[in-house]
Amino acid sequence: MQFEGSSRKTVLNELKKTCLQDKRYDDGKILCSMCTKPHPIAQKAYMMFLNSNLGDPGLFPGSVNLEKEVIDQLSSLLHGEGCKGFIVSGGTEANLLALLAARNMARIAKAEVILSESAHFSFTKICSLLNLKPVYATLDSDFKVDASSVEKCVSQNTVAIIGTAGTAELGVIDPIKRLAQIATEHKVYLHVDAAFGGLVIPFLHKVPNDFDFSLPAVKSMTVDPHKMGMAVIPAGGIIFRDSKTLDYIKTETPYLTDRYQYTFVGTRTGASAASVWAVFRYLGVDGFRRIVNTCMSNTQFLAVKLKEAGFKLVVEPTLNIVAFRSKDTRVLAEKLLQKGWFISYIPRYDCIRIVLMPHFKRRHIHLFLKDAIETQKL
Ligand code: 0PR
Repeated sequence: MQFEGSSRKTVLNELKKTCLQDKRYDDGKILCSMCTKPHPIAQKAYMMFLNSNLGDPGLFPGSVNLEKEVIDQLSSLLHGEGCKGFIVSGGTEANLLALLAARNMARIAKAEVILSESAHFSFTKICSLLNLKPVYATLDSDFKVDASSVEKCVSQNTVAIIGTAGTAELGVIDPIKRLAQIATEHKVYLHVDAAFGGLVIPFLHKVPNDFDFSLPAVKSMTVDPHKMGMAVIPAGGIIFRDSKTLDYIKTETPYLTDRYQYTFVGTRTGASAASVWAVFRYLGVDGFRRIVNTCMSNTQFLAVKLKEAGFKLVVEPTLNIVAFRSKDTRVLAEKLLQKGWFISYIPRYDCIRIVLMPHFKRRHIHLFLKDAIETQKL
């Protein structure tokens, strides 16, 4: 390919035009995403650390410290102490590292992982990459994993049980306490995927907080700052209870400034850790609580209004996700998409999923409700 250079102005103008093709969170039409517009302080922090590469940490000790501090903060939010972890590319990499650790620790030839039917699809990729056999436990009537089904799935090949605190489709929290009992009894690794819920549940008043490191059986957790943490993408989080677990995921680096690398991604930006750090430092727990409270009251508002209009909720929302049905949900979903609302249609539950992220404001909800009600009548 041959191409000539252009002026800075031309380049930027072309990019400006192209950028307009992308949807914007600020328009209040993106209801299908667990990401949101990065917090302004996250954007600033990210720009300050464009130089940084945590793949070669000896060169960037400042970034290393920021990563350590945010992992400490996330751990303490999730009732862990002395935990170790990393800001990674996302929930997929975080879940991958957890299962890599569990698999390598167990050293079982025909390794199996127990997942709920509602586990995120990233586990399908991971099982394929790590040559693990997924064994699916069924759901109960509240769409949580059925603990008795999990127990039945345990075999001598089980290397890990996965629980989800905030499922991607319905925002449901699995009975992690029961899973912890099963994991303890059968001496199996328990990983909690709180990619979404990990930065929501700790700020809720009504939901019991027994989903995290307060349960000794929980060996690792995924919690993604690029979702409800309002950090710049990529910012996933993996946290391990014991630093010894890191031995099972480490790779020797023959010539880098640090002898071992623990993440799947080699070269990785320290700007992500900086953006997470900035949001935490700026908002603090109170700031997060305020934002989560607003999302939750918007969730309640939308849920009540949808019910009043005759829609059926799949389940009462626990987190800031509303899943609802109408007479012909698939058709309604298509029509809403045509009207410019980016919603997800979830075939498994034949429902429309709305994620009430911070960019989805009350005024947008009114507009959405108006369109949903009108469209349903057509
Ligand atoms: N675990 C859970 C519980 C998740 O919800 C997700 C992503 C992951 C793991 C994987 O995380 P990464 O995508 O960071 O690797 N959940 C969202 C979903 O599948 C991801 C998403 C985000 C989808 C923004 C669309 C979108 O616009 O719905």
